[in-house]
Amino acid sequence: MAGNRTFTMLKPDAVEKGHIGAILDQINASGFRIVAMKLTQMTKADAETFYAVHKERPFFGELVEFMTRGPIVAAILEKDNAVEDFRTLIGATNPEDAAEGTIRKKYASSVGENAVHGSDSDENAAIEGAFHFAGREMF
Ligand code: RTP
Ligand code: MG
Repeated sequence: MAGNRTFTMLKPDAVEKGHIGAILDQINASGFRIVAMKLTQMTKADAETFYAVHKERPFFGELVEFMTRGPIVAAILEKDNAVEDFRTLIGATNPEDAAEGTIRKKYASSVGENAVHGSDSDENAAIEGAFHFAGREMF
C-alpha cells in the first residue's frame, strides 16, 4: 500500500526569491497537510549526508554548495499516495521538462536550482523526515 507521508524542502533559491508563501499555498491547495515544518540551514556535512546517494555524480559539489548557501524550509506532508502525488505536483527535475502549472515550472530556474525537493520513495521519505525532525516536532 502506498504510504501517506512525504518529505520536502523549499530550496535556497525559492526562499531567496520570496516564494515560500506561494509554494506552500499550492501545496495546501493540492490536498497536502503539513505535519512538520521549519526554516533551517544545512551545513556542508548535512548536505553531503542527505545527498550521499549522488556523491559520485558530476554535479555533487555544486549541489552541496547550492543547498547550503542559505536557509531552506523543511517539511513533512501528509496525503494519500503522498510520494507519487507530490512528485507530480513539483514536476520534472529540469524545469524545461516540467509540466505547465507544476511548482518547478513556475518557480525553478535550472536543473540544479529547481526550487523544491520531493522524496522518491516511502522509505526515503521516512529517512529524510527523521534526518530533519525529532519525533516531538511531527504532528
Ligand atoms: P530532488 O531529489 O531534489 O527532489 O530532485 P529529483 O529527485 O528530481 O532529482 P535527483 O536526481 O534526485 O537530483 C537531486 C538534485 O540534484 C540537482 N541536480 N543537478 N546539474 C545537474 O545536472 C543536476 N542534476 C540534478 C537538482 O537540484 C536535483 O533536484
Ligand atoms: Mg531525488
